[in-house]
Amino acid sequence: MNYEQDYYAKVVPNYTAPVKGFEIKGNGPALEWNFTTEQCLEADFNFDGYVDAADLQLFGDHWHLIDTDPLWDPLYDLMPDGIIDAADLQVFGDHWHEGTPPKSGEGGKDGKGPNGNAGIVFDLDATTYGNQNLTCIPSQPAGTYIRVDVYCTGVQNLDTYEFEVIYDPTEIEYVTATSTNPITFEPNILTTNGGTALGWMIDTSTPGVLSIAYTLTGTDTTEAPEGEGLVADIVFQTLTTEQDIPTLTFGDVYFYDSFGVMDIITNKGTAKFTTLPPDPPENVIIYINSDSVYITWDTVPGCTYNLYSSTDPYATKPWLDVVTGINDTSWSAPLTDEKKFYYVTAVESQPTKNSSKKRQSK
Ligand SMILES: [Ca+2]
Ligand SMILES: [Ca+2]
Ligand SMILES: [Ca+2]
Repeated sequence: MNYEQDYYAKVVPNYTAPVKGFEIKGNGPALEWNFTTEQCLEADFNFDGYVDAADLQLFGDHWHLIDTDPLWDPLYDLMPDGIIDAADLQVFGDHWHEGTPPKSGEGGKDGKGPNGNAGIVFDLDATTYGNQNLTCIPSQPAGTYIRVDVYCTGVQNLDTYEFEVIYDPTEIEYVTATSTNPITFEPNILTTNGGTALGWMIDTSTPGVLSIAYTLTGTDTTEAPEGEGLVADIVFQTLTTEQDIPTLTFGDVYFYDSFGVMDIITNKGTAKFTTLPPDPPENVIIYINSDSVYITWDTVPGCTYNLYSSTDPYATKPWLDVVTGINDTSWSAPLTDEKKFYYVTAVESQPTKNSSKKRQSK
């Protein structure tokens, strides 16, 4: 080396032992270089020990760059060939959720940005374009496919998101999730300002937890959407009809703005499949023929019937004089001297009921 000649050194980290720091000792023609390296995770671009949406966002920022671009960084060229493309995304996906999630407050998971008041909700009316805020539907027979749309609300400058849907794997089974609604063709919110979204990451490795992440490519902040929009379309299949509690909730939800500022979303909706009572029997007819009273009613599918009677039409229900488990849609009994009132209810195999009344006076 020549005295008073400038030399430049380029240090390129590789994936198993990136350079953590280095120093140059001495001056003049004799130089001593010392490097320290540390083991780290491939695809953990922000070096926090976990591959998640923060890394996906960084990857998206470098999407389709080539090695002559000013923003080129070989860190993202996971399949080294001088361009950040689908081959690199595939490698990135292979490392998705590797490592240990940083604890809240100890690393990246304590941001407070423009999406602190944003929310995330379910819409069970996934066959209608837009968010109908339908969060409760009747329980469906086992084997039914249930399509659920997920919307973000009140977002600002949304660039990247990652969220968990928590469900009971004994009640429903995850089938598939897409970034747009394939029925209504509603687009993903990330693409609504002309941007291109990337890296539809799905992790179902934990039973009962569906994790989804997505990011905008590039660094054009004007493409980041505002307000409310679709973030996922998910299909579940029911395994049982016995849901009557919140069946879908959100776990950890993170929204990132274009500048990488992350918010932990706490405004989270739920959805449930509820056991509704059967419709009451209709066309209840009562008549007297010779020395008997007859009551008939229309069929309620899948139900048996209870017939309640009382001498007092204002008695508190359910009336105590009851015939349960009637399989037919008619009933009769010998007339008595008492004046009597009746109502009939339909009952499913589960103990739910609704009533329809008809009174008889004799
Ligand atoms: Ca990371
Ligand atoms: Ca590449
Ligand atoms: Ca809808």
